[in-house]
Amino acid sequence: MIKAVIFDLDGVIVSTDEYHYLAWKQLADEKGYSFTRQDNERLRGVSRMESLELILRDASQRYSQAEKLAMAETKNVIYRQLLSKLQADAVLPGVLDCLVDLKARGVKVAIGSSSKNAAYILQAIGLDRTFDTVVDGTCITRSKPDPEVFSQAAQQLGMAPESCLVVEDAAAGIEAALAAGMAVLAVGTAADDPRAHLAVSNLSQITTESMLQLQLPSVA
Ligand code: G16
Ligand code: MG
Repeated sequence: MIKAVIFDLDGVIVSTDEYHYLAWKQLADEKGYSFTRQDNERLRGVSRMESLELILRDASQRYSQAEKLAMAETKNVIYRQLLSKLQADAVLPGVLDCLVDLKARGVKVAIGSSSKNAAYILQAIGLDRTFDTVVDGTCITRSKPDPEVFSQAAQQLGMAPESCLVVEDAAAGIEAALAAGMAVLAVGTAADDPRAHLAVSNLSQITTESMLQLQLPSVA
């Protein structure tokens, strides 16, 4: 039985995944690298520096660590400019009803995000006091697909991994949740990932009842 739900942030709670794409695209254009929406899919859930490494993977030019840090900072400045427009209307369909319903049922809710901008985003969309715990890119040493972010969230909630359901929009996040021993609900672009235990296009397409009834095969 699921007793806690850990939500990814970008692409699950809020549509900031589009801003990440636009910011990386602007940086890539400035540097003369090709970067498509398809390339962007591999960056979902991956940390800022690891995302940059993926973008530069085929680049002939070699960059020092200081130059890479400067590029990542440039991307973040562009991203923060885009985030300055962020309001509650960027919350994705079904999210608010889902959170209200889970809390009414006494289910713990958490954020498990790779982003170092998570606190800023949650405040901008008015959800900074909603979650029982927030584990984000400032708390972890290893980014998704490592399970650290979700294991830490479960630990802070006092929940066993098998009592937790992770909601994710990224291949790296699904891998992280499975490695943490948790059930996974895939949403959005991850909905066709065969590793997920449940999949929907967005959270308006599922009842909290069916989320909570999910049992992992190993503990069924
Ligand atoms: C998010 C995004 C990633 C982004 C990462 C780091 O993770 O999906 O694209 O690279 O956070 O974000 P920041 O540059 O804001 O620290 P999640 O786990 O919330 O999807
Ligand atoms: Mg995400």
